[in-house]
Amino acid sequence: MSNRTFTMIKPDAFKNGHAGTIIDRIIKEGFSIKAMKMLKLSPEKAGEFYAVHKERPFYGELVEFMSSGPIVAAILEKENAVEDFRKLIGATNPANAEEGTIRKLYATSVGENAVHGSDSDENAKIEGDFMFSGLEQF
Ligand code: 3AN
Repeated sequence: MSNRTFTMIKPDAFKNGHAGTIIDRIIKEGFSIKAMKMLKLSPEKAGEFYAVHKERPFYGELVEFMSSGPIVAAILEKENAVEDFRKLIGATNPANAEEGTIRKLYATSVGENAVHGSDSDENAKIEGDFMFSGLEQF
């Protein structure tokens, strides 16, 4: 089992001024930062990142949104990182997210849902390597 996960603070949360608060919360929950940067994805890069969702009806909307403004990407480390981080962010649709989760607090809709969290150890590695070179991972 890996102890790393990958996250992005999405354009909605960044634009609404929640990036600092979310990073602080993540650290307070026991995750340590192994890579971090602020960037704006091109539509091509966002499309590549979300290629698994290519056939879904919301793919175009998702790519447009994820390339609409700055994001913060990070690799996080903690025991049981993937599962614990998914618990911390809450359900994909903030309306179904538990009280106190990051999406409950900061997301506005199922599309603009404040943060990304990898759904498996395998994807955490793929996504982290997609966004960060070896020199940027600690
Ligand atoms: P999660 O991010 O919770 O793993 P996925 O993998 O089902 O959720 O979806 C990936 C991303 O696609 C979500 N974070 C969300 O931004 C977007 N998304 C998922 N479902 C919808 C939907 N019904 N309408 C618009 N966007 C969606």
